[in-house]
Amino acid sequence: MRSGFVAVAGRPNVGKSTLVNALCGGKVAIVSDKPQTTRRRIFAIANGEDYQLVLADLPGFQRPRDALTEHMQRTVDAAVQEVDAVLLVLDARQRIGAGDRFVAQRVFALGVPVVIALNKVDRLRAGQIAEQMQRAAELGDFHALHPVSAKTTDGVAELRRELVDLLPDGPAYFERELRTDLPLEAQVAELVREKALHLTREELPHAITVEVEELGEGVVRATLYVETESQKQIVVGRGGSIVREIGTRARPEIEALLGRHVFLDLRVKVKAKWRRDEALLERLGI
Ligand SMILES: Nc1nc2c(ncn2[C@@H]2O[C@H](COP(=O)(O)OP(=O)(O)OP(=O)(O)O)[C@@H](O)[C@H]2O)c(=O)[nH]1
Ligand SMILES: [Mg+2]
Repeated sequence: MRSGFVAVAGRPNVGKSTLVNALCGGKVAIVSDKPQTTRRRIFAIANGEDYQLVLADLPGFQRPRDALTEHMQRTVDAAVQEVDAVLLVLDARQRIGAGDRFVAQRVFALGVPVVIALNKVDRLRAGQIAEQMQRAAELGDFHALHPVSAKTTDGVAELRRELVDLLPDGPAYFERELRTDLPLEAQVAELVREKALHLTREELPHAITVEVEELGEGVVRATLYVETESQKQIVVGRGGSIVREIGTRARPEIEALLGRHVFLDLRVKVKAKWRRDEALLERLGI
């Protein structure tokens, strides 16, 4: 039996969480087209006949701007220590540049094998992929480089095999039924936040956090916190239309996760400067 931990590093929005979900064959981490979607470390567990691969999905590497992003970067710095390998994810549709080099410098200094995933190669021409692979190869002394599409899952099985082959002999760290180490409340809160991210724009996604207050047999109660009254009005929407739509989109996924029908009760509240509230950040696992 092989088992171990692989940290998933990269700039924000390159598709780390989408790739983590593809690698473990189910949705564990939420995904959006807004940067800084992932705020905390999430273990996603891929089990095979003869292996347990634990992927640490992480926030994107970034220069901290406030207490929230500072906590997020600290999470990243801590999580890349003591892993068996790092999966460095790049976006093939963007210029591989300074941001990627910044991440690369840090991960290649860790002294563990680095596997590069050149993600989002779907709809790219072979020539473009080859060019981007060449640029990716200049980032450091990598162990392997895989062009993949997390979206279509092209190349994902090969990448998984590559990562498993890097794991040492070891025990299963998690029960085989477990997909993630996130408590159920946090998984539910994340699903609500994902739908809120999809329905908001600009600065607002960053100003939203979600806490689940009650996870009952038939009812789930959660609060969406924003920082200002005007943000609250946007998230509530005219006549409650936006928050209702968030609920409509989140409920089926929550029900699938819990394996039962629930009434989803969502509220929107203002909590000024929650991004600086150390106690709340801790409660949110950030
Ligand atoms: N076309 C295409 N889009 C992708 C692929 N993988 C991810 N995406 C899209 O890229 C965007 C970002 O995906 P995420 O998985 O949230 O990215 P992330 O790196 O986890 O982002 P942060 O958590 O914010 O750092 C989403 O809109 C995804 O649908 C892919 O293989 N192909
Ligand atoms: Mg993510």
